[in-house]
Amino acid sequence: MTSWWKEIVFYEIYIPSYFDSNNDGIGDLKGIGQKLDYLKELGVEGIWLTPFYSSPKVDNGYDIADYYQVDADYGDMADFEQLIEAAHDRGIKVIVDMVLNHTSNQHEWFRESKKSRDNKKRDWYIWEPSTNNDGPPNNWESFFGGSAWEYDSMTGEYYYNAFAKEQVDLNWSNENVKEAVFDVLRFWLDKGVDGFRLDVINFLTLNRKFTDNPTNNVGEQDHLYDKDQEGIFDVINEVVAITKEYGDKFVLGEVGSDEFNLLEKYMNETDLDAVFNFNIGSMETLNDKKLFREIKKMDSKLSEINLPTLFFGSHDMPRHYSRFSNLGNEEKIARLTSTFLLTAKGIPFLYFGEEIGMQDFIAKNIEEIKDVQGSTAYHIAKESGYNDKEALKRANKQNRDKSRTPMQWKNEKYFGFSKNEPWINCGDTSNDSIADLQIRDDRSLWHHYQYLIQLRKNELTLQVGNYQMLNSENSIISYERKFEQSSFMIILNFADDDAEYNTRDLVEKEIEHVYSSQRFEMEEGSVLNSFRLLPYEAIVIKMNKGAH
Ligand code: TEU
Ligand code: CA
Repeated sequence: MTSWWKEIVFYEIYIPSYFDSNNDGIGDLKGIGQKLDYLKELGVEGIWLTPFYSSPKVDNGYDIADYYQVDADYGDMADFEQLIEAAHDRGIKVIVDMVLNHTSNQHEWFRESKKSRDNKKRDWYIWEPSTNNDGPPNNWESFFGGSAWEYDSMTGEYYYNAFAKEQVDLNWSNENVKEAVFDVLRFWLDKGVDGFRLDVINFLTLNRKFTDNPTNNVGEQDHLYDKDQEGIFDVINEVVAITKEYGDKFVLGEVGSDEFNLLEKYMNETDLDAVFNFNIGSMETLNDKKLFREIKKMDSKLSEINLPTLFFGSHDMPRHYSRFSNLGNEEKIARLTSTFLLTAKGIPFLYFGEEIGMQDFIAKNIEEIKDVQGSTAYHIAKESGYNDKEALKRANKQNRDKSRTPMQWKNEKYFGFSKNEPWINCGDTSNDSIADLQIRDDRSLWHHYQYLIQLRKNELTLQVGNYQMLNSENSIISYERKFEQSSFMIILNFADDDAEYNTRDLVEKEIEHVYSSQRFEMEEGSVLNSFRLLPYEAIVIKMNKGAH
């Protein structure tokens, strides 16, 4: 028996940017509820909600001030309960983001902890005295830039923050912290969530000797001692065990690394159901050789039960429509990469808006930057003496607002996301990446996504089939997925030119159906005779059952 989460396509919803139901400019839970029919029509059967807990939103909710409350900007508990119910009514599972590594500095636990050195909750966070020379306890850097230690003048110690200084790292070696956080998990499981996306889950344990991190050959800090430390697998397994007491829940870990070797350890050595495979997900350019190497590795190194995740976008990354762009060919490339995401072996995760080809937003001045990582980069650059222009350039490199602009629903002001000015800039209004228009055009990118999502939903082979063949030749990656008597052949051309496909893998096979990402009227069987692929074309061939 396979688990439900091995069979479905997930869709990440960045809550503040999806749909604003009350026109205050911020997306909310009710807004998502109003778009469930849209999601159902598209075919996704699982949604991942980014944090909606009470938060000052220094990092848009990844700084939780109260794990038991819904943030007023996003709605209330009744809205959450209704959303879960309405999603379930439509056969859509809901997994929620859980930030266990840190809390907001506004969280009551931290307010207590910082009161005095002998406060009962002092040890719930990581407090250290300064070193002999009066500086921070060590050289560890925050992932948003600058020192990871913040001095508290009242108690004369530093607290540790791996991200913003308003996101304070919890001390996971304290049993009381663990118990308190485990209760949080139970609370949301009791509310009926179908699983968790665990934020930076490999960060929970630290090297408690606080050894300095080394510097790598490009002059950047190598985060050797502040993540992936001793005891991490045990802590993760405890989190998973509690969740699994509630049945077949899905536990997905965000292990912040694009190194397959490290991801593999978490996949094979913890009880996590899956991790985010940044080894392909965060690929910066369209690189078929790298893609092929990583798929091959994943296929040979993972045990039967471990499926990789498949994605190219998230709220932390630039949009892959822009990232993989080759001027004029964006849509063809988007059709190619999505064919891969939706036909390869693994669990697909789409990021909202990719189904209509949403593009990066580039800030024109510092005021337009809402993201803490982007604005921190700007201020660090200014402090280092760079002028505005250069600082902005550096900030835009780090700025995660690129992929956080409002969902483009309609060809109207603010794209129909809200009637009032949204909390963040809207993207370029001159493009045709608009849901409403694309739904009305059967040749649109949206329909391409819908077709493949539905195909995957209807074909067990595309959900669970193994690779019978996995090949890379010239600019073409091809694979055959097989399950029992059924099989699919997928042929992807990553070149800007036509490419010849050697049909030897198709000899003696009977073709039942052919789909092309670009040619809308494919004649049955025509592919066999003229086996040239167009630039960036993707072909999906369904074989006849029993034709082997
Ligand atoms: O991301 C962790 C993480 O690795 C990113 O911060 C990454 O370093 C950066 O985005 C690269 O551009 C998670 C969340 O997805 C992110 O939104 C949060 O900001 C972060 O944790 C802290 O909670
Ligand atoms: Ca709202």
